[in-house]
Amino acid sequence: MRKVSTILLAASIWASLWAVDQATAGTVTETFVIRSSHDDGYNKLYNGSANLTSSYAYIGNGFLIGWRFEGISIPPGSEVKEAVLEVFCHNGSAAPVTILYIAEASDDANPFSVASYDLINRQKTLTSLVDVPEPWLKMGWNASPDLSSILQEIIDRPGWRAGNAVAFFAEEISDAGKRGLYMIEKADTYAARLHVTYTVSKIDFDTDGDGDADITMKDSDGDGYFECPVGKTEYAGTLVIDQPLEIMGYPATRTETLFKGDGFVLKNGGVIISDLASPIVSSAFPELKGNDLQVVSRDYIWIEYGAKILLNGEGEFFAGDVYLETTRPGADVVVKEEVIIQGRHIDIITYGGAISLRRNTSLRASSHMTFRVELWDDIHLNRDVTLQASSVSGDCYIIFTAKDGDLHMNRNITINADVIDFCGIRGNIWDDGTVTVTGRTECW
Ligand SMILES: [Ca+2]
Ligand SMILES: [Ca+2]
Ligand SMILES: [Ca+2]
Repeated sequence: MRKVSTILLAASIWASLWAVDQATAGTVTETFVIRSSHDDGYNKLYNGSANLTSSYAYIGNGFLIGWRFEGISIPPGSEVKEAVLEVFCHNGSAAPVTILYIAEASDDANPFSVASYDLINRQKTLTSLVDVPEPWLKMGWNASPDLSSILQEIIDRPGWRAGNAVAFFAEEISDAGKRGLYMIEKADTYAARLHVTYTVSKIDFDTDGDGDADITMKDSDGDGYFECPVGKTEYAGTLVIDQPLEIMGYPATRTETLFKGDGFVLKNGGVIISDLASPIVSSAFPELKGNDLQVVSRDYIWIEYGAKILLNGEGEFFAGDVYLETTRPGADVVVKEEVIIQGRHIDIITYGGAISLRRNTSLRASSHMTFRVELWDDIHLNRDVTLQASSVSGDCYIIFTAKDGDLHMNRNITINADVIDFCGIRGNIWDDGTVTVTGRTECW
């Protein structure tokens, strides 16, 4: 049984100020019904003959009954809490029976066919359940035991997708008796139904620290990355991310995810990828163009402690743009401690705040990279910082601008692009002699 992880917050002052995210689970209950004639029926076990059109069938009598439910909207990665099959009994309700419940081991069960042995020959789940029920309600609904372990085996298949179909089977295995059930042919209202309760993995962000979630993200495609909302998300306070997220696109369009608030922190396991990098989405929509991430914060942006922004497309192609901007005069952008940022464009902009890249920080772009400090303050590159802009198609630029400030480069700074433009630095350029610059430089 999978457990929904809970994030234990470090007992730091920051955690108490920004008591933040807790991965929890949203519970969903749904009922699925048989919709068409070929979605219920039976095979006779002794000769394989199929019947999909009878208005009734037997548990017992040498029948293997099948029920196929379409449009099971359970996302991959969900935990099935309960799954109950309900059937309508019309006779033999007290007959002694021993019922084996099992399901089809497939990602998306096909409709039943009238071919002999179709139900019998379908591959079955490893998980099954045997029930010896009490007498049933005659001319009434009767529930199976909880079949969640059987359904979970299907949901856990790597190829399972929300919306696929599931087929359950029941067989009487004691030869003791038979109970009669209606099929959909009797009437839609008598057709079997499947009640399912499941939980979807999700994460809540309490940006203003009042204990209530302000932003909720789900991992509905089950790839382990919680999905960022498309478009602009505004919040009060600070958004602290220490979980894997993905920014989502639509087929054949370019989309933006914009987070706008007072502070933005990406840290300690916080990773933001483009869904283009998700095997699920990129294989389903090969025409996707790329998704951009924009962060506009009033007070600060901190990307730190192993955090990553990887807006790759398929393979190494950087498909999405990264835009980081602080808006309050004096608000800094700090990128430090084992951070990797990869995108097509990377733009970092402040208004009178420092841009500071420190300690094993690596930025790679496949078009341009700009660092722009408006008003006043400096740009700092300090200790093992690598900036690289390269592409097979056209020149790539790295552009530094400090309208009234300096550029400081200290302790093993590596800069690599077709053109590195320092012309926007109005103050001094400080270089401790360990800077490696590859490419054409301008104004330095
Ligand atoms: Ca039928
Ligand atoms: Ca809140
Ligand atoms: Ca996901």
